[in-house]
Formats: sequence, C-alpha cells, structure tokens
Amino acid sequence: MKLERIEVRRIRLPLLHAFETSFGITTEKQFLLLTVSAEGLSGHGECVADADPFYLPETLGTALHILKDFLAPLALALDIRHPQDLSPALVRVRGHQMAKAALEMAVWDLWARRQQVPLYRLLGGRGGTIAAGVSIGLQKDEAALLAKVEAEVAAGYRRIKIKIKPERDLTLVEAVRRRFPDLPLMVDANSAYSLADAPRLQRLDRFGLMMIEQPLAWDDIVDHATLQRQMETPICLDESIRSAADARRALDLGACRIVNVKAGRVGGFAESLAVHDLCRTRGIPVWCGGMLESGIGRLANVHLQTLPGFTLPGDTSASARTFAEDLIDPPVEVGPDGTIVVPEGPGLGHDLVWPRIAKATVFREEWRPD
Ligand code: OSB
Ligand code: MG
Repeated sequence: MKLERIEVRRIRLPLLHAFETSFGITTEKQFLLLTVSAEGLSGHGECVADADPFYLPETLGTALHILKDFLAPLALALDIRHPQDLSPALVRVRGHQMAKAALEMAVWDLWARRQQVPLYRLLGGRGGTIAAGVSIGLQKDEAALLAKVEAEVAAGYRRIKIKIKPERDLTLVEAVRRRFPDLPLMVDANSAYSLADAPRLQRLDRFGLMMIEQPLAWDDIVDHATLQRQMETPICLDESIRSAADARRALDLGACRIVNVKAGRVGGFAESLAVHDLCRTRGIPVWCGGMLESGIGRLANVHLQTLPGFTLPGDTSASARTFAEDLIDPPVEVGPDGTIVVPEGPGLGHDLVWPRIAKATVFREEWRPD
C-alpha cells in the first residue's frame, strides 16, 4: 500500500477546567491531527506535542516542521506492507518521537480499517473492557483537591493520581490518605524535584502510594536509580522513557519498578509494543499514560492498553471530564464500575465528527507524493 495523501490540521479545543501540573497551567488543548489516506480509506493520528516545550522538548511547531519537511516525504515514498514498516523507515530522523508517532499511529488505524478489524486486534490485544484511572491536576487548595478526589472515586475510577510539586506534596497526600485510607493512589511530579530532595521524597513512603511518577529530571535515568535505592515507594518513569532502549537502560539500572507507556512519547505503537514486551519479560508492570488527548488520541490509548502487560489502570478518563464536546461520537465513556468498553468497529472504532473538527481547525494543509 502506498499513501496517497497526508493531511495535517492544527486544532484548538477549550478545556472544561484548567489543568495545572508542576510545569504549568493549560486551559486549551492544541494539537496536530494527521489523516493518512489510501485506496479510498483514511486513518487518523493525534500528535501529543503541546504548543510549548514544558513537558518534553517537542512542540506542535517542531512536529509540523519535521512532519512536513522530513517524515511525510519518507512515508509517501514507502511501499507499506505492514504498519510495523513505518518506524524503521523513519529512523534516519533522530528524535521527534511525537511527530513520528502521529504519522505511524494514523497508518495503524488506516491498516486496521482496511483489514476491517478493530485496532486492538492488529496490536495483539483483546476486546472487552479496560480499567480506567484518572489524573487530577494541582488544585487551588486542599479542600478543592479532596472534593475532586471524592467526585472521581464516586464516578468509579479504579485509581487516582494527583499531581504534586515541591511545597505542594506531603500535606496534600496526607489529607487524601486520611480521607481515603484504602484508595489506590499515586502521585506525579513531572520532574519537579532533584536528588537533593530525597529526604523529603522519602517521607512519602509512609502513605502506601502505588508509585511516584517521574520525580526527577525529564532526561534522567541515573539519579532515579539512586533515588529508587533510597525509597520504598516504586518509581514509575514517564518523561525519561522515550524508546524501548531507554526502558531497557532504566530497568538495567534499577531506575524504576513501573513504566508509563505513552505511544506519542516513544514514537508510536511499534515502539510501545517493544516497551511492553520488554517490561513483560522482566516482570515490570506497565500502564498507559495520557496527554489530555481528544477522543481520537484517547481511543488509541484504549486499544493499546488491552495488551496483557497493562496490568495497572491508566490515565484514560472520560472525554466529558475534559471537553464540552469531543471530536468523536460516541465520546469515551467510563461506566460506574470504572471501566471503558473497547470499541469493536474497524480501526479506532468510533466515528469522527467532521463538522466539529472543521470548527476547531485553525490551520490545514495536505501533502501528496511528488
Ligand atoms: O505527566 O502524565 C503526565 C497531562 C499532560 C502532560 C503530561 C501528563 C498529563 C496527565 C494527564 O497527567 C493525563 C490525562 O488525563 O490525559
Ligand atoms: Mg506523567
């Protein structure tokens, strides 16, 4: 199969509530939507690069540049025999995992639609349901945080993650723990600490957290290994794992005991499967992270986490927590038992709502073979 057309859209969607992390406050979701077409069919990939480089170095602007000038020409020239062919064809471009992932994931979706199978089947997963967890941003005070946690527990979520940063950590965790002694609870620091904070981080050990996510620098593995030796709480790496090779090095060094898999962060589904397989072989649990994606990216996450190594609830929550109107129909919904039903339709499995996508599009361009 040869791609006949790649379309890119820059999309802006207002968030229902501002989302605050240690690296900033987001009030609007901006992303690139990639659509690849061939043989009368299309597949879609949502790029997780933000407008700013505050989570990882890539931005929406760098992704657009790399896609347009380097990745799209390579993909348009390729005779695709399987979606697994994409990633090796793009290796000459170093880094830029988020740009690569958007293109690669669109091809997986297209391929699944062409085979008329749900995406999970192509990935090697299973149908049914997945367990949903939720990520709660920093709140204005402790009372607001407790109210949020209470609402998400009542909504059925199987695991709660709260964001922390220096000075807004121990007392918040203590307050949540006091109110919910048995809640599956974890924290995410998004690289807000350094090794000098080890004594403070050790004080989290008394709260029975499932894990602490990415306490140290976004590009670090070595210091995390040192910190893990000094803490009982398992460390989970997010930002630091940008390939299966990173995961292998982190596990070899003992830098984490759990891995967060985001397909966008590691360069796509093929690399996600490689991280998954490696962790499974080594007995390391993985779970699927999120980037406040629209329904398009959320569905990709739903399919990915049907693989057997995803033994912990991820960050895929209901569309309605984030957006007044999602770009897919039906939106991603979480049942009262805290599960999401895996779609059975071809590819991602829900319809894209084009009038809404058109309304949210601020820029559109398409590329074709020379
Ligand atoms: O670190 O997991 C993260 C959102 C944006 C960027 C980074 C992260 C997050 C989240 C939210 O925690 C996950 C979600 O609800 O999609
Ligand atoms: Mg994280």
